[in-house]
Amino acid sequence: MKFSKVIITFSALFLLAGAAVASEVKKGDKDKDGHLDKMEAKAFPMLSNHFDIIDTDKDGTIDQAEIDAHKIMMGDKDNDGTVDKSEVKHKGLAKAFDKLDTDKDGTLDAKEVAAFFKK
Ligand SMILES: [Ca+2]
Ligand SMILES: [Ca+2]
Ligand SMILES: [Ca+2]
Ligand SMILES: [Ca+2]
Repeated sequence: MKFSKVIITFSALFLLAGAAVASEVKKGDKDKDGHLDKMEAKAFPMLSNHFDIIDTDKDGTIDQAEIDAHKIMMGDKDNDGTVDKSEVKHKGLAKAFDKLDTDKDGTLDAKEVAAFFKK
């Protein structure tokens, strides 16, 4: 009896681990409101340390689109706060680059990148 319980617990853990890879928000969103507040983000040091930068719309929470955008912004090799075409490795994003560049300055800032993931 005890043994089968252990096996069930283990498979449940594996399922959880799979979900974690798919989405930080799904894993850390304890109150299930669809985004992470500062407390919830503490589970992810990478997100917690950059919380204010990741929160591009400044609503005090970070959603998956903002987190995905942040991952793209890590490609900002010259550290000017924006990504240009050579810095964007994401194929879908590169394709939509000109459309996303709403202020037409030839680069994407975190807000413009987040717009791509929010739709
Ligand atoms: Ca939440
Ligand atoms: Ca936000
Ligand atoms: Ca750059
Ligand atoms: Ca731009």
